[in-house]
Amino acid sequence: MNQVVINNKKYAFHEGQTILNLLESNGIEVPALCYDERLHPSSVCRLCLVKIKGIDRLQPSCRTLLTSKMEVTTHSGEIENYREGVLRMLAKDYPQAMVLKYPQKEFHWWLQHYGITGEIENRPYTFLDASHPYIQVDMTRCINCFRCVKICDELQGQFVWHIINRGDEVKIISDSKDLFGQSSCISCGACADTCPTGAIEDKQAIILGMPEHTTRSVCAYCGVGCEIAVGVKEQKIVAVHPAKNAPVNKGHLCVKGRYAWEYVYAPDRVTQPMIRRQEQWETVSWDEAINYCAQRLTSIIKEYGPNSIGMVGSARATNEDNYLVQKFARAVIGTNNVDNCARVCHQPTAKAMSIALGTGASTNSFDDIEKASTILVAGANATGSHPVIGARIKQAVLKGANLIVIDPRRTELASYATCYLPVKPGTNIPLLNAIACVIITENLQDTAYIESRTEGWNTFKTFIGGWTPERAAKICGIHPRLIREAARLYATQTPAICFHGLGLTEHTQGTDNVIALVNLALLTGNIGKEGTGINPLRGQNNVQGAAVMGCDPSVYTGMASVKKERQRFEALWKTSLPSSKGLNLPEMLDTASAGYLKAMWITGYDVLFTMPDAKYTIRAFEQLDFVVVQDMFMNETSRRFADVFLPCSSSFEKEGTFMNAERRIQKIRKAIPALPNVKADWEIVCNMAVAMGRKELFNYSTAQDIWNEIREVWSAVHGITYERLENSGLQWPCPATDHPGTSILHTENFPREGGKAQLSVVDFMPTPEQVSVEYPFILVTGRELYHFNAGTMTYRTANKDICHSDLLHLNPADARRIGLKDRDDARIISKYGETFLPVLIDDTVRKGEAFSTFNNNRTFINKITNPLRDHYVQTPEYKITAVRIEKATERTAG
Ligand SMILES: Nc1nc2c(c(=O)[nH]1)N[C@H]1C(S)=C(S)[C@@H](COP(=O)(O)OP(=O)(O)OC[C@H]3O[C@@H](n4cnc5c(=O)[nH]c(N)nc54)[C@H](O)[C@@H]3O)O[C@H]1N2
Ligand SMILES: Nc1nc2c(c(=O)[nH]1)N[C@H]1C(S)=C(S)[C@@H](COP(=O)(O)OP(=O)(O)OC[C@H]3O[C@@H](n4cnc5c(=O)[nH]c(N)nc54)[C@H](O)[C@@H]3O)O[C@H]1N2
Ligand code: SF4
Ligand code: SF4
Ligand SMILES: [Mo]
Repeated sequence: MNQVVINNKKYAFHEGQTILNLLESNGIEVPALCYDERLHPSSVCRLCLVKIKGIDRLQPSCRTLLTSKMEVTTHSGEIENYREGVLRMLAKDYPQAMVLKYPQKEFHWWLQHYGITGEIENRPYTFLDASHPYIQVDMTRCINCFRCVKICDELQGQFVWHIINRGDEVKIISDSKDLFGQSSCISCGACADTCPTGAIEDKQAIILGMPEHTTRSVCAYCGVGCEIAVGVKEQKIVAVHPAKNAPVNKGHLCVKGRYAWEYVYAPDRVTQPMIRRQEQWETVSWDEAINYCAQRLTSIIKEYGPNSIGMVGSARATNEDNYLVQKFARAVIGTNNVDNCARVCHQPTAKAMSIALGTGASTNSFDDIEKASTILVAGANATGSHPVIGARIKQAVLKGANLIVIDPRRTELASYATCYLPVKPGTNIPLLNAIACVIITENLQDTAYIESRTEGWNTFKTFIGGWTPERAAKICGIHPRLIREAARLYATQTPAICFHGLGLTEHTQGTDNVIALVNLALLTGNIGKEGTGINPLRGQNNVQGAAVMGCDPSVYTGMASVKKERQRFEALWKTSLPSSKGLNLPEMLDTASAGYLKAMWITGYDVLFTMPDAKYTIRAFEQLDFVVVQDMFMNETSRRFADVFLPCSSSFEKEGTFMNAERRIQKIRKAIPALPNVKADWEIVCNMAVAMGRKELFNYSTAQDIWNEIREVWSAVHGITYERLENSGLQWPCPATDHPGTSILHTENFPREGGKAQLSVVDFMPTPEQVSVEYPFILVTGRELYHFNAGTMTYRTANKDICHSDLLHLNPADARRIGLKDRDDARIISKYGETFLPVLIDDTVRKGEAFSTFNNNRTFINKITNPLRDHYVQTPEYKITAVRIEKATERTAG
């Protein structure tokens, strides 16, 4: 074992460890003001210097690697005098009031430690820059540690802060050269998180004060699953920072996780159960609300049968919540009509991957990003939708990885790409097939892998030969040279990893698109190894979990087939279960329209606002006799159609687990007490079960009780106990309590009959939704950084001050032709409806195409989107709607 002597005592160390790192892990404190474990050490502050025997000059411990036989002294009269001198210099122009007000700030703490306080008292704030919605800047408190500059470059990759001048004149400025709020900052908060003085500080900290304690939990927005440290003061959240040592986010967050938590305290948060009688909402007690629902549901079951009721789980709620929702649908109501919003995003992925590989989940982990030579991103705008992963991909590319981006829009990642393929929306199959064709024609495939690990090769080979780049180019609009370049990169610069998003799945051929992508990985042996795989960037915090828990008409918990495993679940749950085929969400709407579905209980999902072709959704809801919505806010579905509203607690107010995009189960923790009259989703379901006479099936007093039942019914998480989830989570499969979890699937074989993966032939079937003289534009709908889906949460935070509304992104040439300028109101009309929204001139969108988000209820873009669905799993084709765009003359809607 490697050993060194520090202050006359022996310590073990590992290869590549710095002196400072060993000091920190052994609780030996030395000041290190330019040091942050997330960054490459720069040793500019000269405070962490230590004495190494045999070397004359003091050495920076932050960047000196340990070697055996080293003898280090960290504290001596000489060293301490030196440190005090440096700190005194830094304190010379520093306001004492700040040291006293924020004694825990790193710089302030060290000043006090050495008995130094600031020299300037009560300096007036002439340089305060409060122009940024979340961050206040006072560069007169800057000590030039450069941590902000480095973290913005090395962690976020935004390059906002710049060092100018030299020597005593050295200064840090943002790229606006003026107010920070006008810079290119994307509000990740990393610079404010690392700043040791508070020169760059969260406004939330200034207004609300510093936390008294923190609770480790998980961000409740996207499927990345960043771990957070929730700072609490007087039982209220005052800050959210990245948790330390989190494998997913590695000390980073995006603007939503970091700052957009204020919805918890929104004045219009619903805090009392409500029943709507004669068009009027009345607040009622929980007993009354639950009994009323139970009685209505019971009488509907009696009159129309259990299949006249549909339940919808929530991709925003915990595994425990969703497990109970589907158990309730099946065991209490007696129907398999249960779904969740994976239906509208990555159900095609789950389907395609289970057909081809046997498991419908990410094959690899985010940690494979840094191990890949080539990264292929298809139909995913990672820096907007999965920002922490987008940042990790950017950093990998800056360090030399190849990047292939397939997206009609020139996304931020496209601007970093080695090879950018601006595919025409809806033509992924010709492109992906042509890439496969090049791989085979140029003999770049991994024949040994194909032979030992796949089936279907001969048929595939014969079929794919017909998809030459020249043929594909005519359909997908990509030059054959670029198709060949991408194929060569992906096949030869291995390991190669794929990330994909809704640009593949939200199409009539969504499932086929993902199969075509999987084919590429199988042909080149890019599955089952480090730095490879097919990795869907899953949507919400727990969308993977909601589906895997069984909020899906055809599967129980753990993807167990309803057809094949009913008896096993009947034995486990000690009740009889329905065998009839359940309805998925689009089918529930169809069946409601037809008059057969009578009631829905919808938890955490704004169905009306987010399903396409809202006219159709409205018609379906109008037919329902009884609608229960369970949410934190009066969303569009409940505002218009709910009979009962059940208010739930937020993720900060309860216990449970989320499952992120890489199959990682992570623990969320109660950081603050729940508002007095709201309940965790699982408690509400339990109360309803009791009211409907099935108490014995829902006898849980904690979320952990539920999790332990999940561990019993699904062997792949049997080894994941709450105790093991203290930090960082565990990735399933994890069948035993001493199993470390699984970061890479399919290393040996595939969980299909015969153990091999399937190469599948997928041919191109263009969507019927095509442009015409009347509707000459293709509208793509999707996401941007600041707002999240139904907008219920982010529009109740200062994110709305950064991004006020949905925008219609239009190419400058098209805008000019229509006569639209930036921020003019456009009228946008499709076969299905019309709406109005402001224009953003944007040259990352091509001529003839337009892009809009769908988050703002005033725009309600789904009034105009196309209702066509994926052929296998009925995911809507949100990515293509033929539209006409005009300059709005008067606002008649919106
Ligand atoms: N900030 C933010 N983050 C989010 C969300 C949010 O609302 N806001 N929502 C979360 C959810 S629920 C989800 S599912 C994920 C989704 O995350 P993404 O998959 O990144 O979502 P989108 O922006 O809808 O679509 C991705 C890209 O597909 C491209 N695209 C459209 N048509 C095609 C096509 O035919 N081929 C190809 N190759 N690309 C195409 C679009 O131009 C777009 O850039 O994001 C999650 N994260
Ligand atoms: N035009 C267009 N439409 C789209 C898409 C698109 O790309 N284009 N994308 C589609 C996709 S991928 C998705 S996933 C859907 C998303 O659609 P939704 O699932 O409706 O959107 P979210 O905003 O994620 O959350 C839904 C609700 O959950 C509530 N909520 C949050 N946390 C909790 C909780 O712990 N418990 C409960 N009970 N409620 C909670 C929120 O307040 C919100 O009302 O939209 C789809 N719609
Ligand atoms: S908040 Fe993030 S993006 Fe903005 S300047 Fe700081 S580190 Fe850079
Ligand atoms: S990347 Fe996703 S999980 Fe991470 S902080 Fe942002 S929204 Fe939250
Ligand atoms: Mo989604």
